This record gives sequence, C-alpha cells and structure tokens, in this order.
Amino acid sequence: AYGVRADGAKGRVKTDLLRQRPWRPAGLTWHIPVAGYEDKVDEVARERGYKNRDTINVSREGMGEAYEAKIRGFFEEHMHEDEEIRYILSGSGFFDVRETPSDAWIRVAVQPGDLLVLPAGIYHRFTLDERDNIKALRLFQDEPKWIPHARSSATDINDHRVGYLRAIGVGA
Ligand code: KMT
Ligand code: NI
Repeated sequence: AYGVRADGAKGRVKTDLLRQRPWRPAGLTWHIPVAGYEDKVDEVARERGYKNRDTINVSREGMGEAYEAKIRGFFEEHMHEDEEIRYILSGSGFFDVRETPSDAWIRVAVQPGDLLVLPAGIYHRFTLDERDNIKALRLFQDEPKWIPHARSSATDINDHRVGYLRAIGVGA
C-alpha cells in the first residue's frame, strides 16, 4: 500500500495509518504475497486476535443488484467502532483516510497482497479504481460489526473516535 495526498500534494508517501503521519514509515500496512498467503495472514490474525473472516467481492458480478448502492455507501465518509482489516486478494482500489488534525485526505492505493488495518474511530472511505473490481479478505476481531457511522457531530464525540484521537495524541 502507498499513500498519495488526495488533496493535490505531489508524490507518493508512506502512510502510518495509526499516527496519520505520512512521513513516517508504514505501521499498519503489510505486504504478503498472494501466492501462499494463508500461513502469514493466519499469523497476523493470531497475533492481533482476529478470530473471524470472510471474503468480499466488490464488482458488478460479485454484488449484482446491490453494487451501485454498495459502492456509493463505501465512498461516504464514515468510521467504525472496530478495526477495519482488509487483505487484498485481487483487483485494486483506494482507501482514503483523513489526516488529523489537517483533515486532508490521504489516499492509500491497495493492490493484491496488501494488508491494511484502519483503526477504530478513523474517518475513511473506499472507492474502486478504473478496473472496477476488488476481492478482499475481511478479518474481524469478534462478530462482523460492520456498522458504518457517517461522519457527523455525533461521531466527533463517539467514544471510539475520541479514543482514536487520544491514541494519535490529538485533542483531549
Ligand atoms: C469498506 O468497508 O469500505 C469495504 O469493505 C470496502 C471494500 S473492501 C476492499
Ligand atoms: Ni469502513
């Protein structure tokens, strides 16, 4: 994975998704070649306590009638109360994450083999690129709690949002 300033700044930047400092080395992204990925992904899952998983196929063929609504939903800025963990099996796309406190978008391009962890409470969105498909493993700490909370004054004071801000040393 690599980050690109989505706000027009030039060049590729490594992105530390926890600290949100693009000039620091990547922290919560790994690259694990797809050929024979199982053992290494299992190891990360064991270390970080991801007990469940499923696969998602974001494409017209994979989603049928739900496709349009789904991709529209993915691109709405939101946060979750759990980590969002994705291992890209095929295809490609962009995760945009908000840098704090600048509120600039950092664009993270993902490709097969990229494993990405978005911390609970981080504002983000996802979009496909011109290839129009991505297949990813979704890992979960517990139950798949995939409630996206659209950014609002309520999410700004959500416990998980506040916890995230505290973890990156911003705010209270
Ligand atoms: C999400 O939560 O935005 C997604 O699951 C996007 C598709 S996974 C690459
Ligand atoms: Ni999300």
